[in-house]
This record gives sequence, C-alpha cells and structure tokens, in this order.
Amino acid sequence: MATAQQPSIDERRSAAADRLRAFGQQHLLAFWDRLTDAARSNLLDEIDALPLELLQQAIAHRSSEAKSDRKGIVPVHPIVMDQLDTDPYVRAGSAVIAANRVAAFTVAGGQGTRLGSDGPKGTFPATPILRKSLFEVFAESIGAARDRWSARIPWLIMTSPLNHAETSRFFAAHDWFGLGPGSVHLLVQGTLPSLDRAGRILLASESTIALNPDGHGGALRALDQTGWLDRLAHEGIDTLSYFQVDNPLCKPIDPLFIGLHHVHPDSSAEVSSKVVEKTSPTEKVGVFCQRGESRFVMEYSDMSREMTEARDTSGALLHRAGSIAVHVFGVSFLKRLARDGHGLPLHQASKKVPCIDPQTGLQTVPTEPNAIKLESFIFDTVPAAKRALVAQTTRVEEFAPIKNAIGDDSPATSNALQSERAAQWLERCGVQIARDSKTGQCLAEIELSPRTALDAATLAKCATLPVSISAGERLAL
Ligand code: UD2
Repeated sequence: MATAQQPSIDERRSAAADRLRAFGQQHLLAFWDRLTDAARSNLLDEIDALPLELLQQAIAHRSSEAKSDRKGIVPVHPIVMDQLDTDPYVRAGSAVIAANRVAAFTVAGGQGTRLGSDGPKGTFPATPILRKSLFEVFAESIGAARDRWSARIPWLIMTSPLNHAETSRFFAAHDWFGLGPGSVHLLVQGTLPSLDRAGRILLASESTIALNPDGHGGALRALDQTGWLDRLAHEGIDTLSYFQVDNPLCKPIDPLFIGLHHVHPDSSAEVSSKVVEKTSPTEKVGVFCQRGESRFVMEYSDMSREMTEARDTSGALLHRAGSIAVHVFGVSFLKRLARDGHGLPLHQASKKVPCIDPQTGLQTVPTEPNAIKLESFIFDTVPAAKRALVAQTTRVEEFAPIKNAIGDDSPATSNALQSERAAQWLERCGVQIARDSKTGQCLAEIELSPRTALDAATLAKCATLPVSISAGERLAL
C-alpha cells in the first residue's frame, strides 16, 4: 500500500513561511539559515502548533471588552452557606460522592513567580508546623474523603510543560502520598506565545518561540484533548471538583457544595462557584457580577477604581463576592463547551519575558515589562452555564492562599489562618484555646491534618483531643 509522502523540510519551511506572512509573523524564520536540522525541525513544530488566527483576534481585541463596557453590571448576591439548612445538601452531596460520581481536579500549571520559589508551587511547604507541601495536604484530604465515602475519587492535576517533569518526580519520590499512582493523574496544559507590544510573537532563542502556559482556562482544552472528559463520562463521573494549587484550606471534596451544585434550585448543575466576602477594595480576587441573567467573574485587574471602591448603603463593598477559584463543574457542561471549540477569551497581561531581538539575535533580559502574555481563564466558562450557582463561605474555613513571599497571601498569613481554623474547630469540640484577651487572636500554633478531620464534626469523634492548648504551644494533630 502506498504511504503518503512526508513533506521535506524545505516544503515545510515554505508552507510555514506563507502562513506566517499572512499574519505578519515571518520574523520567526529570521535565523533559519543558521539553524541545525534538528533546530529547524523543532522550530517548524512550534510554528505549526501556533493558533495564529486566535492570536490575531486577541491582538485586535487589545482593549478588552470588560474594560470598556461596564454598563448594567450589578453584583451577584450569593447563597450564604452559613445561613442554610445544610443537612439535605450534605446528604445529597454525600450520596453523589459515595456513588463514585466525583473526581478532584487541581490546576497546578502556573509559574509561581510571585512566591519567588523555583519548584512547582504544589511542592511548597505550606503547613505551620510539619511544613507539609500543598500537594501532601490535598492528598491527605482526598485520601480521607476516599475513606469516608468508600469512593474512588480520582485526582487529576494539571501541570504545564514548565513543571510537569518535576511535579511527576515529586509525586513518585513521595510514593504518591499513599494514594496509589493509578488514581492520581497528571495532565499537561498547552502553551501560547508571548507577544511584543506590536503583536509580534517573541523568540526565546533563534529556534524556539517564547511560550507560556495558556492559563487555567487551558484546562478545558487539556481535559478534552487528553481524552479525560470522555473517560470521566465513561466511568460515570459527572462532577469535577476544581481548586487551585495555592490554597491549603480549600476542601477538595465538599459534600455541602457538591450537594448545592446538584440539588439547589438555583443550580443547573453546570458550574457552581465559591466566594468569600471581599473586605478590602485592594484584595486581588475577581468578583462575581451579573448583567441581565448572565453571571460572570470580573478579574480585579479589569475593574475600574470606581467599581472596586463602590459601597452599598450599609457601607460594605458593593462588589464583594470575591472568587476563591473553587468550582464544581458538570462534566457534560465541559464536554458541551469543548464540542463548541475551546473558545474562551484570551486575557492579556504585561510581563517581563526574556527574548531575542529578531533583527540582531541579541538576547534581552528585561527589567521592565516588555511583553504581553496571553491566558484564558476557567471562570470565563461561567456565562455559558444555563444557571451558575454562587455560594458564599467564610474565609477562615476555606481560603488561605499562598501567593507572595511576604505580606498579603503569604506563607505567614496562610499559616495564621490554618492555625485559626484548627483552633475554631477544636473549640467547637470543647477544647480550651489560649487567646489574646483583647484581640481574640489564637496564641498557639495548631496544625490539623485532613486525615485527622475533614471538618469540625468529624473532629469531635477524634478520641485524642487535648483538654486545652496554652499560649506558645505548637501542636500538630
Ligand atoms: C486567581 C484568580 C482571582 C482569585 C484568586 C484566588 C485568575 C486570573 N485570578 O488569582 O480572581 O480567584 O485566584 O486565589 O485566575 N494556573 C495554571 N496554569 C496557568 C496559569 C495558572 O494551572 O497557565 C493555576 C496556578 O497554578 C494556580 C491558579 O491557576 O493554581 C491561579 O493562578 P494565578 O496565581 O495566576 O491566579 P491569581 O492568584 O492571580
């Protein structure tokens, strides 16, 4: 049987040159004559994978719609979880989990540049006393949920080409934290090129394009193209519990939230999201907004100062439904979006990207932002849902992200919140905790493993609780 002839490298080059010329990106071949055959082939592979039309649309949309059109936007009023009769929802969520309909999904492909740590963020030591990594905390939580509901709960983790190998090595070195490698699955997200201010794609070297992970919105494409959406559906898993790698207090498997997603009348079981009350206008979280019937997240960087600082008649921030980037997705919803193409909008951010000058070949290591990075955001799926449920939780229960080395959202603030949540759960079980008489601040450092308790109710059943914890004590349970 005759096989189709592979095009020669010259034919591939000529086709790539035509395609690039049509989009004004022909400079990517500027150093062709100097390249080895292997480098040429690599460059052509990278060029072939470029979504040039999509990039052109993104460049044309330089001033994003969100920035220019804020008319008719009102805040979303979330369901306040604390004010609900939670039992029916917890029962419904527990039944869904026990029926093996839930998988956990962590997005861990980001670069963690703000934290100033080199490795994948999930390897960062996050807990106050035992310095467990973020991945270990989630593994314990998922392991405890598997035991509690006798459920399989596969754990999917999205990495990027920049941290995949290291993440994989980390899990192998820790023996998959006892979860079994067959039940933890790493999938790699795609990339997009960085652009200069004129919209030209940057070269990282003479034969490589400056590529960055395509944002957590890349999860949609990654889940689809790796076959995971089909596999989940095939295995009877209709519920994907989504969380970010940076929040050690998040509840990877929350029966209340899963129950709300499935049976609350405000939900279409397509996407549900958790928020906390944003208390400071400068807090870097997107907020849930609404225009007409359509709900969406407006990222903090897209909000005008006026919008960020607006207050309601009670003096509280008007737009205060702050997204903590915890969602439950219906698998069929994601499949529907994937079928319609992965068309999430591309957001643009000004960044420092090392590159070479396409005229001279000289390397630039920028000290000021020189490039535009493009990313899609998973929360841009929200407007496509028939109805999108938004549920408000309390900060100390579920939100202590580690994003910066110091200051807000740092290991120090996260550790304090982790300790505080442990203290509150212990107090609910009758344990006396030393607190500052004026500020009420917990004076001990406490670390509670998810293996010991997934919530305050299960902690009460723990036989080994202390009677009291005194000032200065450091206790890991
Ligand atoms: C995110 C939200 C913000 C708020 C906050 C809560 C965005 C744009 N903003 O802010 O509104 O909800 O979280 O903590 O999401 N990631 C990938 N691949 C990528 C890029 C990121 O997997 O290509 C992961 C990353 O590993 C992390 C998460 O997505 O787990 C968030 O990324 P980020 O640190 O860029 O988002 P941040 O903190 O600005």
